[in-house]
Amino acid sequence: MASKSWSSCVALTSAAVLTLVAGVAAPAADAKPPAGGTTAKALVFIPNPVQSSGDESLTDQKDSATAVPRGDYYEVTLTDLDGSGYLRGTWANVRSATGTPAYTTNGTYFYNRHDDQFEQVMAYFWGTQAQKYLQSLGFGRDLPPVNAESQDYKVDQYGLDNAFSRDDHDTITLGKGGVDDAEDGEVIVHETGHAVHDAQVPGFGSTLEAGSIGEAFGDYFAVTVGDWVAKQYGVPVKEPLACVADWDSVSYTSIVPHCLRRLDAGKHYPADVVGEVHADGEIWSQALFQIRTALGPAVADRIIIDAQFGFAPGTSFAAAAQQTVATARALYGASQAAVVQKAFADRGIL
Ligand SMILES: [Ca+2]
Ligand SMILES: [Ca+2]
Ligand SMILES: [Ca+2]
Ligand SMILES: [Ca+2]
Ligand SMILES: [Zn+2]
Repeated sequence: MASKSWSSCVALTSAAVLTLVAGVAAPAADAKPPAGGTTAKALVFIPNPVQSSGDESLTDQKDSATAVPRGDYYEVTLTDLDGSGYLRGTWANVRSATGTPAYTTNGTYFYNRHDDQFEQVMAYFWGTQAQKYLQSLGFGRDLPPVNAESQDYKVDQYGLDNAFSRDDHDTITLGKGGVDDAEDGEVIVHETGHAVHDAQVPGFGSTLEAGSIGEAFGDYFAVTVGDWVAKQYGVPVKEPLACVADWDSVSYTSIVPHCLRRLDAGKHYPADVVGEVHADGEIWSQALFQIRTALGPAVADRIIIDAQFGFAPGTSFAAAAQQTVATARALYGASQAAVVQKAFADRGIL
């Protein structure tokens, strides 16, 4: 599928990152008095306006405010803010951005998609929600914490349509090619999925199959976190849940529904391996999606994410699948383990 835009999220060289950072002014962090509140109201997409509206005809129109109807924005509560008035908090930190950093003294971050601050708000909201979801599953309670720190997000600094997570600086950068990457909550959470893997297994993704698992988990995490948030706020899902990045992908896909990738591509191992991590990741992500469908999101995601602690940085599909089956058995028992085994067997992995 024509889908290799921000999909090629890979580690950058140091030189490339230095180029990105050069010339970006630091936010005037301490120039204004503290605003005080640790919660605030904000307008966001959940997770993106195509999925919530079902309108596949939406287009970027050069970042026009009027390209997305007001009804596709949802009012949410931002939580865990540090009280500075900036988008900094316990679980997410918008470190810098192309435009003026969002700042409020009145407890509201109401922007439209043409405002640079809208993407900043999206990064804060979705980054925080990703960690809240992990905690809701028990990570940090009966299971070990996962990436339980203030994850850094840089919004719009990178001028191409290519988000990426750079594990050595632990900073997620979201670009602005086509639809701004951070206008799609699924793109933000996909990148956060890389940060999750990096936090669980430093250096994860050092082989083709491990890298493919990294991309697959990012896609899967985007969908499962997006669905959890949509349910919290009563937001409809009007596109196939298996469709990843319904909104970002309108700029570079022609097939409807617009999807960067899918969790139900029907690929099998090893026949459909092409040697590219995003494409091959569709084999793994479909197994995860099948486990979720069979066991429900909470049970599936406790198994899937807890298993990842045991993956080698250069794991094979087979070894990681066996680890996931073993985790299902340890956490829940034989019948759940059999469901996981079948999901990987159906893809040809076990
Ligand atoms: Ca925008
Ligand atoms: Ca991190
Ligand atoms: Ca984009
Ligand atoms: Ca979607
Ligand atoms: Zn990725």
